[in-house]
Amino acid sequence: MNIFGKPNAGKSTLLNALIGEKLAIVSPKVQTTRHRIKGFLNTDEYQVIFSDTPGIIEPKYKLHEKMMQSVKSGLEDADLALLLVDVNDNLEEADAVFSGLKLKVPSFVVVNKIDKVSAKRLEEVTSFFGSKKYCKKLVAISALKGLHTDVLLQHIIEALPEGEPFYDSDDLTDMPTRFFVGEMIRERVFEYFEDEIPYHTAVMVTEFKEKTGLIKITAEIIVHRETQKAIIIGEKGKMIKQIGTNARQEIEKFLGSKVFLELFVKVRPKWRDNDLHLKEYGY
Ligand SMILES: Nc1nc2c(ncn2[C@@H]2O[C@H](COP(=O)(O)OP(=O)(O)OP(=O)(O)O)[C@@H](O)[C@H]2O)c(=O)[nH]1
Ligand SMILES: [Mg+2]
Repeated sequence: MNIFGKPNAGKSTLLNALIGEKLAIVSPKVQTTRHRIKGFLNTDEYQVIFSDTPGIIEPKYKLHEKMMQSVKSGLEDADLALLLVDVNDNLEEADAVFSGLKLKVPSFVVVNKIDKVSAKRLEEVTSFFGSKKYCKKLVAISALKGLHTDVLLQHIIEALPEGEPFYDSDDLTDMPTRFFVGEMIRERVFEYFEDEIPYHTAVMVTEFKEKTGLIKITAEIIVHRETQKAIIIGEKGKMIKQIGTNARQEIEKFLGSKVFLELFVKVRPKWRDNDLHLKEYGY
């Protein structure tokens, strides 16, 4: 069951809400998610595999192309697609994106952010998508507030084919721990910096060592320019310290262990268009 939609629709928020665990990073800025992230919901009766995907865009850089490749991989193995739309987004644009997916599997249109909408607008959005050929079912939710996410889950379970569990029932995701550690650092960059900085930043975990009672993690924050490096570090190292402290707290919560986190900032001009760098940073 894979989630698709334009950037910022709330796909990652929805994945987290359905799994009941914060797996995917979230931000008010577009293009936060760069990978396909699977989350597993395990109960005695079933296992549902959900995929969050990057927001669908016209690629401008090789990084974007990689992001759209992970959307494509999600299209290839879905049993069911959730087409997520922000209730206040442009309807024609969202429709163009959904139609452009050329889905071969059933899809639900999921109208999100209904905690921030008038009854009149919701009615307009519902009737717009309700008549679309790709819309097998329409569910209106708030992923953030958890409104009707239980209803959505019920519909998903009813629609999914039965089968043997694919993954170990103890697992929560297919991505390695290091990936989530890097993402938690990247999430802080999305939170603290404006303009192009989050889009020129990658994070690479270079060391992950379990010692007694402590996990030692080293990570590099990669940017395009020296000026960006200076901004990330901040005056007297104020910003990098703030990133480190907050990311460490998140990572400690996630790993359930004390963490020693060391951060370095590196400049790699135009890494977003460099195949070797993209590969190195996990794209
Ligand atoms: N008010 C409101 N805000 C929401 C809701 N769901 C998500 N958001 C907010 O919308 C913003 C984008 O959420 P994300 O989950 O990062 O969106 P996304 O679709 O994964 O975005 P990309 O990864 O960039 O494609 C965040 O600020 C969320 O808090 C909702 O139901 N109501
Ligand atoms: Mg996302």
